[in-house]
Amino acid sequence: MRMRTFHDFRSDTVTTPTPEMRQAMAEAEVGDDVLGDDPTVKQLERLAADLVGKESSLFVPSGTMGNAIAVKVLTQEGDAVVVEERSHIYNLESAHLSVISRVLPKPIPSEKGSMKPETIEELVQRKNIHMPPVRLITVENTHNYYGGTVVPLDNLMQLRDLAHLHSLKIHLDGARIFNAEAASGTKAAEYAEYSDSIMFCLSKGLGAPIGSMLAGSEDFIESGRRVRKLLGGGMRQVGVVAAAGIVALTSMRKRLEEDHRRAKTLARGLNGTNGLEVTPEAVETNMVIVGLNHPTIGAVDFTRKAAEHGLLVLSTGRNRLRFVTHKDVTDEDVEKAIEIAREIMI
Ligand code: TLP
Repeated sequence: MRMRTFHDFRSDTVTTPTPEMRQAMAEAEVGDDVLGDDPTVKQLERLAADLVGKESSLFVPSGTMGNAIAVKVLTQEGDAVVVEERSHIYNLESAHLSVISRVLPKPIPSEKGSMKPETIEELVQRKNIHMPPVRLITVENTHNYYGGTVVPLDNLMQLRDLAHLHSLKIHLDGARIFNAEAASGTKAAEYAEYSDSIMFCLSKGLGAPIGSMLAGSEDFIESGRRVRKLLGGGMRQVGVVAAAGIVALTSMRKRLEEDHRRAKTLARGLNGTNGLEVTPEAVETNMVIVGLNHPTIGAVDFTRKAAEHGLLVLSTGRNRLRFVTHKDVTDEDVEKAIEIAREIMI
């Protein structure tokens, strides 16, 4: 349990396990998962694979490790990988593309996470001795930087067609794919259908304390299991943690809509506050991006002042804040956040 003294909007990663999760963890049947003996992990891996319509899946300690394993398995050293220029995999994962997979990231712009196939095709077609071949496209859905925006299925289909044409692979960073599902009504498995592999997180909006899933074909997961060991991610009686993941996938997906509703309420409430720029219509899932347009208060000043009032948010740029709603944020927290923001920006 945790003492709740703050209204914590920094991320959906701050969520604490539910009583149902703690109970499942206490009662989990376990074994040595590196030796393939943990029945709870096996159950989670089957459930996760089925949910996204893939043959197999692998339980990994973090989204970052899931993404790193996917890139390592789907590329060879010296390949080029298309990344969206504001993507998490490119900007916020400590350069595993360069350090672990030793590939060249090719950042390209997008419209809120949707990359134009033409832009990628131009890159792919420029084949000459000087340039590493593009082998992989990574897509992020929902897109974190643009404020939890949903990359529509149409765009993924276009990318899939392009990938087929040029024998490229696609990896989907679906850290918040169930938020995309809840917002759009399109099933996670449909989004995943257009990629070779998908990573999604149990430890964000779904509320599990630890863990992400990497899913794909049986061969892909078999190779991924070796890479996970290489990275030190082979875990022993990890059914204790996987048990919370099962609860996350079975009980927690349906409530994500609540987070989306609260994010909209928050955006509407912040809109019109002196020095804050918010577009409530732009809120698609559980994130609200707020611009600061004030002569003396920047994002860092705001977060400092807000923390003094018990409100925690992240600054994601000099004049940019990110508020994230999640299961541990209530309607009262939203009201309080609006009140505190107005007080600070007076
Ligand atoms: N995102 C975290 C921070 O790292 C910024 C957050 O608070 O949003 N893909 C996406 C799209 C993510 O947003 C994140 C985490 C990850 C991958 C990495 O997951 P973890 O933190 O489990 O390694």
